[in-house]
Amino acid sequence: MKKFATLFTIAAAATVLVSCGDNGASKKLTVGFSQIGAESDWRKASTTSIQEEAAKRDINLIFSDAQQKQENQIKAIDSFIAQGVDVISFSPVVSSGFEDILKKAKAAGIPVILFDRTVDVSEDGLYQCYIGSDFVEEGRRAANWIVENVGEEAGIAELVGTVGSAPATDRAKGFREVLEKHPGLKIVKSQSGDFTRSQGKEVMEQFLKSPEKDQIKVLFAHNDDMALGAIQAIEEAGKKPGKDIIIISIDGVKEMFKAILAGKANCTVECNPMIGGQLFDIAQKMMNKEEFPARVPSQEGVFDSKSITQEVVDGRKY
Ligand code: GZL
Repeated sequence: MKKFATLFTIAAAATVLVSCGDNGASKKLTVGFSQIGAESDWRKASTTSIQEEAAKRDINLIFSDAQQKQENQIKAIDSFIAQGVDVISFSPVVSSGFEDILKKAKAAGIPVILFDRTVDVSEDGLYQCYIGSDFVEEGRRAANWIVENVGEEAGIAELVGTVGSAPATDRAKGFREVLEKHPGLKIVKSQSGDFTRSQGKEVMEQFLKSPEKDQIKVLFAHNDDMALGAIQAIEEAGKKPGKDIIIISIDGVKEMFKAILAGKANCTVECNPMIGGQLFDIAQKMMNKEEFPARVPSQEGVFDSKSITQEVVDGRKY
C-alpha cells in the first residue's frame, strides 16, 4: 500500500492558532473502535490494552464488541461515521466484505486504522495504517520449531482459526511454506476450532477418534485457546499432552506458559496483543495532521520449555 503520509504544515500551524484561539484548549480525540469479541484470552488482553491506553490518554473511546459477527462490525463502523468520530479503528473478524463500509468512511473523510488483522481491498486509500503481527512469519516460526525440536518425521493435526480471517489464512500459509521443504512432516488432520477453547476441545476429540488418530504426533493450533481445549481432550482420552502428542500454538498467553511449565504443552509463538499504545499514537498523529507510517509491526518471540520458568510466567502481562 502506498505510504500514507500527510504533513500539512500550514494546517498544523492553523490548528495551533485555532487551539491557542480557544485559550489553548485542544480538541479531545474521539476514536471509534470495533472489537471482534471476547473469544480468547488474547482478544481480552487486546481489549484491556485499548481501554486502559485510552483512559490513560484521556481519549474519547467509543468501543463496540461485535461478538464475532461481521455484520455487527459493519453496523458499528457505520455508526462511527454518523457520529463523525476523528478516527475509526477495528480488528476485522474476516478479511473480506468490508470494502463498502470503508468506502463510506473514506467519503466521509475519516481515517481508518486496521488493528491486529488486515482486510483484502481492491483499491488504495480504504485504510491508512495497519498495526499488528506478521501472521505468515508466525506460521513459519511454528513449523521451524517442529523441524528443530521434533525432527523430520511426524504426523501433524492442525486446529485452524476463524475461517477467512487473516491470522488463520496466513498462519496456515507460513506453516505450509516450511513444511514443503520437509516432506516427512505431514498434516494428517486439519479443521477449524474458530479460535475458541471449547471448539478446540471438540475438534481434538474428533481427531482422537478419527482413522488417522495413531498418526498424530504433533498438534499445531493457530492459537493458545484452542490448544488449551485440545489438552483437555487429550487428557480425557488417557494420553499425555506434551509427551504423547507434542503441542505447539500461537499467541503466548499466560495459561499456555503455565501449561508448558507443567509439561502439558511444548511451545508457543508470541503474538503481541498489547498494542493499544501504538493505536493511539497513530490516531493522535492523524488528528494532528502529522506524518505516520502505513505499517506498525509488533515485536514478538518464541517460547518453549527451554525458556519458560516460573519467573517468566509471573512476568507475563497477559
Ligand atoms: C491474532 C488475533 C487472533 C489470536 C486469537 O492477532 O487476531 O485472534 O491469535 C484471537 O487468539 O482470537
